[in-house]
Amino acid sequence: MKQKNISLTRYLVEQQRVDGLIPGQLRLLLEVVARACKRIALAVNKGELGEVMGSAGTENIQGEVQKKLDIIANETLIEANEWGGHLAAMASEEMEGIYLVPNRYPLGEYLLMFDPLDGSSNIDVNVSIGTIFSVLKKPEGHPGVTEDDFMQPGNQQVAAGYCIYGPQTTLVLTVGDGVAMFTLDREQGSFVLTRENVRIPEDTKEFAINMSNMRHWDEPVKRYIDECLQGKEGPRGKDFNMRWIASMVSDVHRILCRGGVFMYPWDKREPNKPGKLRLMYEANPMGWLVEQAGGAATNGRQRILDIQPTQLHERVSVILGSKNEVERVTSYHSGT
Ligand code: P6P
Repeated sequence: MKQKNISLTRYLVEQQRVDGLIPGQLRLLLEVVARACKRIALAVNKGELGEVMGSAGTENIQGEVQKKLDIIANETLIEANEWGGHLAAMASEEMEGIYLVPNRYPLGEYLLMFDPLDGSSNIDVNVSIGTIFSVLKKPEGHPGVTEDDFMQPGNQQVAAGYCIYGPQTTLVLTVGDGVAMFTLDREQGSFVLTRENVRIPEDTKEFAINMSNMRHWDEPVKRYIDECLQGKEGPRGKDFNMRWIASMVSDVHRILCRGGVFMYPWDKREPNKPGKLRLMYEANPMGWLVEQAGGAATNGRQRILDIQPTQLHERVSVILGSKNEVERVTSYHSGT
């Protein structure tokens, strides 16, 4: 019988003790990130009452206007993680360079990357947003940490997850042994295991893409979406539904819960950019979660987790979700 009320702490201790999957330092890291997400959830949930809404009047490295909550979330993650002795450095969508753990704190063996508040264009309209994080091991054999230490493909991640701030606050996590979901019990103040061994159906009737960009897409994407729109009478022989929340965390969470395919492909608006989404702290963690749940994640031509990064904030085209749909879109790109 499924045991009730298993806290995140107990789940991680058991994964550490029983499966040896999570060394103590990694367990500490994940618990600290979860605590930081609880604090971010408190700020997000305050809304207008907490004077946390609206623009901060600054821009981030991406040239995007920062929301006050973007900065609050970033600072919360930095402050929560810098003193624990489990990290060597951090990197964030909101910071140009890497953040070295200050000398006054002990150095750990992990590298933490995050998008502190993904989907922040939804903050002011009360639509779900989230924190995405990815964990790598610092390469051994040399002292100190540089940006080069972060240049590891997504298949080297040792943990990845997100926390979605929606009707529920839910932490979704993988350490390479499937995907587990933990819902925040506000009365206890702790994340409680609510789903494990999450599986994405291999087929779907639901796609997520920003249709307003249709005229800018490459031909394989136009072909795939056009076939979906033709419905029963078309080559797919079934009707499709569409969703687009403009919050990757929300769209991916829906796919983990009921299947679907999410696409943010390269388009002609900025042809020199491979895509809009960032490889290191959006596509890699989400791609691993999706694969761990039986789905697939490619950039249209190759597995996202096999892409060798060259820059901390590099972007990538993203097609992820139900395995058979991702394989179909990818086959259209290779002309097969
Ligand atoms: P668009 C949010 O800004 C984000 O990075 C993802 O969370 C989301 O999927 C995408 O951009 C939305 O982009 O162009 O539809 O606003």
